[in-house]
Amino acid sequence: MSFFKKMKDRMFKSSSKIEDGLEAIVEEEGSVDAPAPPPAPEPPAPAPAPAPAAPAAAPAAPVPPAPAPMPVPDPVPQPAAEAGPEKKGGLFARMLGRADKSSAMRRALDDDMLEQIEDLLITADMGVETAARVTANMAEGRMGQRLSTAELKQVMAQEIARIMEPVARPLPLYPKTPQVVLVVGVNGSGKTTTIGKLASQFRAAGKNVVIAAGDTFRAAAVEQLQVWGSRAGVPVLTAPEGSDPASLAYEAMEKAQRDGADLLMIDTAGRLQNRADLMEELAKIVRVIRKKDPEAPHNTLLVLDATTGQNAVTQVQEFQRLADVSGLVMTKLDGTAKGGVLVALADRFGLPIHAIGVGEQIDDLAPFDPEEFAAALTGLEV
Ligand SMILES: Nc1nc2c(ncn2[C@@H]2O[C@H](COP(=O)(O)OP(=O)(O)OP(=O)(O)O)[C@@H](O)[C@H]2O)c(=O)[nH]1
Ligand SMILES: [Mg+2]
Repeated sequence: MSFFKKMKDRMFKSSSKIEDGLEAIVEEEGSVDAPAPPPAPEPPAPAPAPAPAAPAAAPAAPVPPAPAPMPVPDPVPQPAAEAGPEKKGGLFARMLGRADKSSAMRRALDDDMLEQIEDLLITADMGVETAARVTANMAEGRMGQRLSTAELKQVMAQEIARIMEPVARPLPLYPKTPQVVLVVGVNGSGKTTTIGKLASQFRAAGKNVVIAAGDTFRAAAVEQLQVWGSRAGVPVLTAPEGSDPASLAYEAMEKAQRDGADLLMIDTAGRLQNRADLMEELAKIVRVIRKKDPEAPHNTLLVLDATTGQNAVTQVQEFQRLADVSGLVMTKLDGTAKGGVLVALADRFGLPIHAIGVGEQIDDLAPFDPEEFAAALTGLEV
């Protein structure tokens, strides 16, 4: 199965929320465009009248008002799957019954409808500002146009992808080694799992990877990382439970340098961003590894759990303040209706999004592709 298909299937909750919402918005006031009237029968050809020498001065018969204002040429490409008005009444319409009717339903874009779309985006955790921006961009040049749900999805996906394009960047790899990647985040956000998945990918790409189990607080955390290390085929450096994570990080730096490792990934204990002591400890890890390499850590990945929704915004703010976050990974995009928060983060912070997690297995981490993400989020068929 292609990764996109998998992501789309798994992001079902996000996409179905937006999809159902858009459908309801269109159906609320929408209507199926009336089929074009059959061409009027040709009137019997009148006996040829003598052609007037000059254009007729008599006023022409009053032109009946156009039945519905035809929108200016529609810039929205018609998705192949969408039943355009011309198909209505055809064999497909009869076979598909209501489903076809609802996809043929259109509603003219007006302020009311935009407000409803904005509210829908807010409920998908996009945040007020970003929802307003996406909606305003959707409206540009389209006011008054009669749009179907499929067209709305397409326009929405396009605007979301536009916001996310600049932040879609894989974890950069530098020529200088070892490259130190510090992985931070709140409890249970998916740090350890993401390290396992990333280590496996870099290993498969021929990189020499070392992992440091910087979460020395819980024995179970070390064991969990060891399991991931063996799955990925990567050595895991550990320290006794309760020992200072900063000194483990220092030792790991020494080992990585000695062994000529390309990448050192340092796992850390989950931190609540409002726990000052834990946050200070993170700062200590950074200070200590800088003694070995003043440029380290070269990347500080903040791992965020999509199911926390808008709370991710506060997490980014706090971790940025304390740990100089260089990029984001968002996990658990499978099975949540809160995937929209990633759009808010991209819009607000502009931090690179390196990867997204859509499951618990080793290959359930994908590079972030804005178009695929936007399509999966809006339920757009591609
Ligand atoms: N569905 C799903 N589950 C995930 C994903 N990433 C991680 N998980 C699960 O989330 C739970 C927590 O993941 P961990 O990797 O242990 O999170 P952590 O940030 O290391 O947790 P602490 O070390 O306790 O702070 C585990 O059950 C993972 O299997 C994902 O992308 N999708
Ligand atoms: Mg962990």
